[in-house]
Amino acid sequence: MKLTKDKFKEDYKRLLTELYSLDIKDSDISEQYFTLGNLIRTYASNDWKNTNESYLEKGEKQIYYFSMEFLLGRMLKSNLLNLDILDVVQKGLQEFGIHLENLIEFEVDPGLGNGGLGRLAACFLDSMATCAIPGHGNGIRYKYGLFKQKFVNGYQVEIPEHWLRNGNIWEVRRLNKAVTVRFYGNVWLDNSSGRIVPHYENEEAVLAVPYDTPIIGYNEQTVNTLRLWSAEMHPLDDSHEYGSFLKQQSRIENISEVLYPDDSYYDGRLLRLKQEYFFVSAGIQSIIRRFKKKNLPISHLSEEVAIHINDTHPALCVPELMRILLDDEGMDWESAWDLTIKVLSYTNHTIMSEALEKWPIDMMSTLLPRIHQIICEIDHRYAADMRSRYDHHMIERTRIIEGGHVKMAHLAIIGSHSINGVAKLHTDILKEKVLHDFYLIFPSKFNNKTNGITHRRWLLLSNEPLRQFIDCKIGSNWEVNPTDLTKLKAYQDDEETLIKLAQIKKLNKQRFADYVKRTMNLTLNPDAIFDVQVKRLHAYKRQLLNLLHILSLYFKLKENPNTDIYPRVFIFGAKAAPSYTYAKQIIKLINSVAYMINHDHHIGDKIKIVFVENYSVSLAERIIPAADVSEQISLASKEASGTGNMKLMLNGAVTVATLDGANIEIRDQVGSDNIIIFGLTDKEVYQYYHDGSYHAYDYYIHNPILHRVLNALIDGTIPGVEIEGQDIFDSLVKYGDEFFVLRDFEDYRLAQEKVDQIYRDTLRWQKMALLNIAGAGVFSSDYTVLQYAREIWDVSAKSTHD
Ligand code: 4GP
Repeated sequence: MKLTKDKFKEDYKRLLTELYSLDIKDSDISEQYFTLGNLIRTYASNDWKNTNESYLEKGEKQIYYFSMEFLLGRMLKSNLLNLDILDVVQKGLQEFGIHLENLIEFEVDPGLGNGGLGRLAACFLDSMATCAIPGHGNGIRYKYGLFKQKFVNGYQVEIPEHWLRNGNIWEVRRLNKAVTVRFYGNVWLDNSSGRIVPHYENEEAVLAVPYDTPIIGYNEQTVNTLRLWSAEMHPLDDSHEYGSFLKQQSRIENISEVLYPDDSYYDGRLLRLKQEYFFVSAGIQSIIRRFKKKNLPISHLSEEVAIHINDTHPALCVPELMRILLDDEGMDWESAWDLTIKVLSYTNHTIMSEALEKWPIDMMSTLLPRIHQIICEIDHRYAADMRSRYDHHMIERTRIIEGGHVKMAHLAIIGSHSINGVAKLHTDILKEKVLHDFYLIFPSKFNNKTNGITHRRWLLLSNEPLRQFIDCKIGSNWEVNPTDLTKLKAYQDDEETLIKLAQIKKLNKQRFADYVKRTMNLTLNPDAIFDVQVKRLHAYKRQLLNLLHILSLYFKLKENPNTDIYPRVFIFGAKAAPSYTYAKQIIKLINSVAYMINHDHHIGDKIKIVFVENYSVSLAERIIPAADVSEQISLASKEASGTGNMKLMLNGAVTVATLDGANIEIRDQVGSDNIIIFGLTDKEVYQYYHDGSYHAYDYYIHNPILHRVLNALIDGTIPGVEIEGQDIFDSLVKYGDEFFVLRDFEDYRLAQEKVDQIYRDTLRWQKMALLNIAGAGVFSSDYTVLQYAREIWDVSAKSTHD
């Protein structure tokens, strides 16, 4: 938008007085922050209104991205960037003596997601708005986002994160758009009128109230909507006396209270299922209400609307859309089913079996009686339909209801027209292994859409020095057309460019070191290699492999203090799911090793370990620009794609990688010389599964380095980890080492020696860094969403990239 500094200053001053009856000089940071947020919303509001109106007028097909998680990160700076007023605002505020950076830091980072899946959803929203795709988010407005992580004596402690305590400047509550969602009760089907009409009794009605957040595109016009639902007591539910009213109110509000209720007990699991239906039902009802404004027959729905199911959590979209088409719209089963499949599409994000949801049939029938009936009917018809073509076993393996459970992935697959994986390898594994039966039945539904990241947040916003450097070398067109980054290749042998790149990295490392000094009182050497593994804590991601290697370096130095090791700072950031004991033990172990090594004066600067508390989007924005090395070391076949790998390469980190997920596509972009690959391939992993020939114990016995390192877990070398050390040792040596940590250790150690050697040659290293940045453009989520739009959602977009 066009905004001059003077106009901004005038607006800002006026609004602050209007809101708080204060002069700027008397305002505090919260008043300054809320004034700026309000002003940004005002600036965006016309475009928001116009976008909505034009979508209706032009009749453009609308995309709704249904997700339990949207990990947005802070919005202030990204909104300023996308409105193209970052500089003007910064300068204007400066003249009032206000530092924009302080206001940015003041904002709470809303943790409405766990990790990759939720962050991907946020990148997609940013990219859809930027590419003028009419795409909106639909999710839950959790009162408490992901817990705040604290380390107490090295252990993870979870603290509730009440991110809404001071209000949320970006959202608009729209009570007039609230809808009713029904749970429990009985349902009777009455077909006396010739059409089936359900009658409900004793159901519990919950009011779903939407809160809308504008999603501002980087294109001067499009503002899409993220709609998050909050559960409230229904105004018609006035039958309670005061005491039971309060109880009922808290029961209902509980639905949108926390992200991931504790699923280790029945009520926690029930609550999760409630959440899933809650936002699915509310979202679909509001979509249908909007569609009806067009006065088109319901059979046109699939021309006007696409609904995307992000992982299995919103899979109840299938029976809920069916319910509305059958019960409210009076369609016959076949037409409703045909339409449902056309509207819905589904992305799978993991092959980890614990993430493939299933719900006990009793829970489903009690909580959602009508949905249960519809699921049974879908399942029944599916089985009947398949009977003429497939054998009994195939049908049993693929049907929705099996073993007393509803399988959500099966529901999503059977009820969608498209099923995609998130990297080439992942999609192949889905087709050939995990969902092979379905691939045989529905080959044309399967397709790949490799993940992407928004380069706006992950470079333009978070790495200003690198942005300027790139602009200076190749101009700024890459900012709208990120594959233009390949132009950087022309400088791969230019010494001056490479030296400058090294200086920028050092500057970013110094900034991160300052932060660590301030917050952890730990001194880092910015000339050391900054080696980063930031992601959720999960055994398959193998933070343990990283740690075992660090221990091997440590013992090498202890044995021979003159060993020539290039100084390294190992940086970890990771949260463990609260009920995931093993992951929490790994956190404790890393912290204890960190304490031991960081306090060993003989080691000095040669090894430092930083485990940042409470890893989040805003911490990622600090760490990633400072990374020299990106650790992407999951067991091949297990990481569906990864997106941290893309963010790190975009910021010039060199990847140490297994051939897993999108690492393979990263290698294809940068070439084998510019990535350090190690470890088993997915084929080898599957071969081991097949012939059962992996014996972890042999590696413990035959590799003396590994032997020494593993013994340290149980012989008291590492203080304070008696139980954790033993459990982790046992999991690796005795109980089969599920993720082949010991098998890949030696290869990993050699890969790390390579890092140590190459890093000493600054020009060679920086050439690798430059070629990583140059190759990262294809991983912009702008391209990913354009592919979804064309190949899955069947919409055309007015993309800046076309
Ligand atoms: C993650 C996958 O683990 C990661 O490989 C992928 O990049 C990301 O989804 C986005 O597709 N899965 C989850 C989850 O976060 O909760 O299953």
